[in-house]
Amino acid sequence: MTIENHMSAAPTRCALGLGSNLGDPTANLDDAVRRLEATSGITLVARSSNYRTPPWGPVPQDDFVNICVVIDTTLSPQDLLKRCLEIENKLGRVRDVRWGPRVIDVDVLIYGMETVAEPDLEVPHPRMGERAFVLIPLAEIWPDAPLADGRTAAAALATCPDQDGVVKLPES
Ligand code: X6L
Ligand code: MG
Ligand code: MG
Repeated sequence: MTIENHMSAAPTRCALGLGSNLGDPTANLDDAVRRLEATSGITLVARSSNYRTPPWGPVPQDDFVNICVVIDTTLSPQDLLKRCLEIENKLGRVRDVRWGPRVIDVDVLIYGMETVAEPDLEVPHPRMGERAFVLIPLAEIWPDAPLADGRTAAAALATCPDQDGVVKLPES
């Protein structure tokens, strides 16, 4: 008789932030989510509503559509980042203007309770606690998401400025 050894790394619950303000933003977001779902080692747990959000940062540009997704993954933080960047490239992202318009942006916001401080990846995302375009969709699907400062997404949202400009879009 054989004894099978079912070894499988426990998946880690993560949050990703996605945004687009070029082409057909909602179609780009749908495409990116489909590609995430189709990734071996990633299971989609929840997807937020679509939100129209005013551009944040120093570059004047069109409004964004932002969402968050919660996933369970067996990928390492670096492999998850690689997959996010691969999806950005597949959708035609061109990195020209820093903080400028983009077809798609896929950011790793939270990776379990882990802290990652590497040149290309900081997790939890160090500035997400001040950004309504991240916190509103995230709190919709994971209010208890753990931020870098120890607060939850819902607690950070309670004191987050500039929420008025963020508008939930009807389901398409
Ligand atoms: C001074 C310097 C003040 C830089 C702010 C803020 C830079 C945000 C970059 C900043 C600064 C960012 C999105 C966006 C961007 C998005 C919306 C960024 C990266 N991405 N606005 N702006 N949604 N609504 O996904 O977040 S550029
Ligand atoms: Mg990014
Ligand atoms: Mg971003």
